[in-house]
Amino acid sequence: VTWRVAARIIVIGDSNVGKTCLTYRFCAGRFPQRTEATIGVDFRERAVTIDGERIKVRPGRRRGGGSP
Ligand SMILES: Nc1nc2c(ncn2[C@@H]2O[C@H](COP(=O)(O)OP(=O)(O)OP(=O)(O)O)[C@@H](O)[C@H]2O)c(=O)[nH]1
Ligand SMILES: [Mg+2]
Repeated sequence: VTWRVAARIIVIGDSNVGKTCLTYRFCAGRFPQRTEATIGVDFRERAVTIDGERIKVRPGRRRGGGSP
């Protein structure tokens, strides 16, 4: 598949506010049973269709603190 649109979403926020749960829900369709504090950056992908256009969305889950 050749993507005409690939959107990257970066989720940044304080620790333990639910970033991992939010992005997991978006990509997997359900909430995780339990999560551990994210170290560094996580990556997920989901393809969505908007106005008939297939768009690849990559929400990157980031931990609360630390350097970029
Ligand atoms: N009640 C409630 N709890 C939530 C919700 N979303 C997440 N949690 C809980 O909040 C805690 C932290 O969620 P995470 O998604 O791991 O938080 P995070 O922002 O990724 O945390 P870090 O990776 O440490 O930065 C977990 O115990 C979740 O079960 C929500 O919408 N409601
Ligand atoms: Mg996390």
